[in-house]
Formats: sequence, structure tokens, C-alpha cells
Amino acid sequence: MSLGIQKVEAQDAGHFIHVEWEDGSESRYPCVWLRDNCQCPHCFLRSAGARRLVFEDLDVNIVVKEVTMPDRKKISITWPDEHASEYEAEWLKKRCFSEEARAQMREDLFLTECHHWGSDLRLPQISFEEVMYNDASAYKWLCALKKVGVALLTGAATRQGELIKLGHRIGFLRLTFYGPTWQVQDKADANNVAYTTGKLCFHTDYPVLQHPPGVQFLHCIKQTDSGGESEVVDGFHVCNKLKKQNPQAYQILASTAVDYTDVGVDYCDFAVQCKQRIIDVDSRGEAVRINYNNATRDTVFDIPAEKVRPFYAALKEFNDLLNSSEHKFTYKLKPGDIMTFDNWRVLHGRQSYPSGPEVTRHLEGAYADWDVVMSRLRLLRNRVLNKN
Ligand code: OGA
Ligand code: NM2
Ligand code: ZN
Ligand code: ZN
Repeated sequence: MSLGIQKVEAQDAGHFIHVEWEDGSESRYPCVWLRDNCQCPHCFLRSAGARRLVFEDLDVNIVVKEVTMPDRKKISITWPDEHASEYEAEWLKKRCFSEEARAQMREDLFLTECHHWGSDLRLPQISFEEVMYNDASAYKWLCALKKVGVALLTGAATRQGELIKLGHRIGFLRLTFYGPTWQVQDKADANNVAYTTGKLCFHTDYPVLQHPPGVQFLHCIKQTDSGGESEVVDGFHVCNKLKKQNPQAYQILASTAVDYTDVGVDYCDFAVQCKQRIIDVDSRGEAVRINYNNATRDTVFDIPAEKVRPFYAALKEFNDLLNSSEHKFTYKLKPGDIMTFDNWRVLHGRQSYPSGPEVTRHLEGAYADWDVVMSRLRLLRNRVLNKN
């Protein structure tokens, strides 16, 4: 059962409401926030779960006129203009402004918990069939994808179209210039190095897009006998290592805008250009997105000549760390496997394989956005944990 309220009072000349809970804990709510979040039908559109109140009508210096506690499960506030608001205990408790409550809310909403790994990765594996038809399995898959950054789905059919089904399972896929899904195989006049038999060094896909796809799916339809092994590495883990080993190199990669280019024809014709930092960091300097594909890094490099060699040296150090046997994990996809991974965090590569007249290796690939994947994860969690 949810926690009841023991006592409520206005503080600081009516600018704050102080709540004492039945377990002795306390919360403080700013009155401007309470007025802004009045849940009455005038101020809040229940059917949309959205605020009706327009900002023009909010007095940022508002104070309460009166606060009461009709029962242990809610508080009532009367504002100076006689507008009345009610707030439920459970609703308030969840929105407590304490450091701990906010950390809890952050974890619930964004699943921020992150498990770093190296070559010791225990690759999460789940049956494709179960993910398609069982909500608990789909939830398990998406949790692993978010927390570990990579998860393998097994037992899909060895034909094109399985990723379209997976896209419907989460919501929808991300369309790019390479099409709704794309075929990774050796092609004549390849419009991308991925469509050759060559080695692909560790990369994230599509840093040439301003908002690179957050999630990638690679479905193995046919696998070559020799070569073609997949490699993955935890980019965030390697970033931490680089920051310790050479803070200056980390700083260069986190601040230098690198030019990317992609020109060609596929789904339609394209001439894409973008500037990206190889390591995107948050306000605390923590890596939040890797944008690195050596193949599409432009020949144009829009930085002063003096800064070029230090940049290459920094990138070399990062690239060496990605490739260290301590960090990378190697796996040869089998027909029916679908590798799913966080394209903002995990870098992937593949070994070269022999070319020949026949197609000996075929993967179908697709992208999804994290917004869509996280949305499905939250809905599945509500359903699996029987909330709503
Ligand atoms: C790609 C890619 C991996 C592989 O197509 O971007 O990384 O194993 N492919 O072919
Ligand atoms: N493909 C696999 O950044 C890239 O060019 C990644 C994209 C061709 C869709 C490859
Ligand atoms: Zn109201
Ligand atoms: Zn790739």
C-alpha cells in the first residue's frame, strides 16, 4: 500500500509546501511547481496526460493561500485567486525533489543502469520466437539491450523479412538512405564499404547523420565458411579507459568536430555531410554517444593544420584500445541469429572473407531509434509487472 501523509504545512512565506510522511520521511515542494502542475480539468487534459495551463497564466512568484489535508491520501491547496488544487499522496511522493527520489525516478524512466564489459562479455541470448510472442521475453530482451548494449536473438527464419516483423514488434524501424532494411553482401560497384568482402574496423553506423540511429539489428541469413566473424566492443568502457590513460587524447576526441560524408544512390540519391565529435560527452564529461566510422570520415577536415596530427594520434590511441584483446568480443553469426545492439555505445566490426562469383554471406540490417525502443520497453514493463 502507498504511504500516507502525517502532516502538511506552508513554509518560507508560502513559497514551499512541507510534507511529513507516515514513515517519518519529509518532502518539500515549491509552490510555483505545484500551481504549474495542478491536476484539475481546467489545468490538465487527462485524456492526453498533458498540461492545459498556458505559461502566460502562471505567476512564478505565486504563494499558497491555504493548505489542508482532507485525509492521509491527499492535500488541498487554495491559491490567492481562489483556484483550488488537489494532489494525491502517491503522486506527490513519486515527484519528491530529494536527490534519492530523483535518482530513483531517473532510473525508472530511463533505465540508466549500465553494465560495462570487455572480452569477458556473457552475450545475452533470447529466442526470436519468444521475443515476438511473449511480453516477458521481449521485456527481457530490451532490458539487456539497454543495460549491456548488445543482445543476440536466435532461431529467426533464414530469409529476408524477419527484421520487418521485429520492427512491428517494437513499433517501427528507422528509414535511411539505404532503405527500410538493407542487404549486407558483396555487391558490384558497392555504394558502401560494408557491401564488399573487406574487413570493417570497429565503427558505429551512420555518424554522417546528425542523429545517428540509436539501435541496430543485423540478421544473419547466410554465413561464409571462412572469415566474416563479427566483433563488438563496449565504447563507453573504452572511453573510461582512454580518459584514465590519456586525458588529453580523450579531450581532443570529445571536442574536435570531424567531417563525415556519404554521397551515392540507394533508396534515393543522397549527398549527406555532417560534423560530429568522435566522443559526445555530457556536462560531466561522460561519454554518451560514439560517432566513429573510419570509412565515411571525410577527406575534408575543417580544423587548423597544427591540430591535425595531435588529432590522429588521439584517434590512434582510442582505436588501439578498441582493438585490445582485453576489450573486444568476437562472435561468428550463424544463420538465424540477429545481433541487436546500441549503435551509440557499442562499436562493431567484421573480419574480411573470400570473394567469389557466388554470394557466400548475407546479412539483412535495419535501424531503430532509442525513443521507439525505450517507449516499447516502458509499455512492456507496465504490462509484465501488471501496473499501468
Ligand atoms: C555494416 C556492418 C557487419 C557485418 O553493414 O555496417 O557493420 O558483419 N556489417 O557485415
Ligand atoms: N549501411 C550498412 O556509416 C555507415 O555508412 C554504416 C551503413 C550501408 C547501411 C553503413
Ligand atoms: Zn487547476
Ligand atoms: Zn556497421
